[in-house]
Amino acid sequence: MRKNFFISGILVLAIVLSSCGSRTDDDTKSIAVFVPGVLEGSPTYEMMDSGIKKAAEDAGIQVKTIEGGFDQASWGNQLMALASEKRYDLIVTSNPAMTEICVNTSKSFPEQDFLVLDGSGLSGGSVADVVYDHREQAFIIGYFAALVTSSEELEGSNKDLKVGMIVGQEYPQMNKEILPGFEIGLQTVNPDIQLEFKVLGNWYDAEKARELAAGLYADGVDVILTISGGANQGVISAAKEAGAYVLWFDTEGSDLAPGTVLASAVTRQDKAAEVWAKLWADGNLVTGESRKVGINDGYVDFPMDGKLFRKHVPQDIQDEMETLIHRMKNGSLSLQSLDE
Ligand code: RBF
Repeated sequence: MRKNFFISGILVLAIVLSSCGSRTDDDTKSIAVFVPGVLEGSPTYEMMDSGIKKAAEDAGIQVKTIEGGFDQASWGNQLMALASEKRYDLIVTSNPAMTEICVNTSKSFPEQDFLVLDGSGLSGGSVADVVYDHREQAFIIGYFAALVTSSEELEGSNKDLKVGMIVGQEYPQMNKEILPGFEIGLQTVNPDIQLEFKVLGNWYDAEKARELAAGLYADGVDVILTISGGANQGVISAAKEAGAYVLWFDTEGSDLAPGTVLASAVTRQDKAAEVWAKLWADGNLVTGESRKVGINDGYVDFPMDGKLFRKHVPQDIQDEMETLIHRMKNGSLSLQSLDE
């Protein structure tokens, strides 16, 4: 009997203690990073997590990273549950589908702050949304892909003017920004270049991605842009096998397969995560609004300083890319004018 009393006493104490650390009980702020998928292998999610942790470490904020998994239909309920716990002062997440899901959740929990990185632009409620100019980002790497497939100097570049793209799934930003941006990049160099666009149907199946890529390479494609999260590794395997090339998106991927991953069009999501988390920590986060950032703010870029880029990319392509980036940054080349 006494033992039971003792055990229930411990239980009560445990429950009381576990509720400590909630925002009502002490001053330490806390952030939940909600990963809609899994962290490993997804460039934008890894950058979100590292950027938030960096800001939090500097400001003495606690961070808990929660992986939401690949069942997209469950993300809304998971966020509702997270907000209802009232344990986290800020919930941070990333991908264009999350803006709407967070705005919905915020209708039930208007006191809960949300930050969506790589969002859709459709912010509202207590949600702050950072949107990258993916059209610009895809245009740059499309331009580079066109130079690669046209090259006579690159060993793995064949005579066919065929470029591939493999993506995890289709969604508005993919179909309206990334795909058209990539196509405009290709066409600007040479309107005869053909694009083979393939959809994997998920963000993790590396074996299926390898098969899709192998099929494209066998078909005369010599360079593939992959935007497939953890499945990107399969595209690298197929490229190595075929002696062909891969282009990376969001993070710098050259060192994952030197000489195979030739270049990357990046978003500085790690920096954005850090900057916006600091804004929030200082009480300066504006919610209910979206902010679009691109090459001119330094949040979209095409890194060329790496040793691997200099070593594996022919000099004439390096020069053309330097000119392109320079013209985009100084405003003498705008995507709007190419669109017409
Ligand atoms: N990108 C990843 O790297 N891994 C993912 O698991 C992933 N899941 C996504 C789920 C949805 C519903 C959407 C709309 C996008 C997803 N993305 C994922 C793509 C990512 O957010 C971003 O759009 C691309 O990386 C291009 O910048």
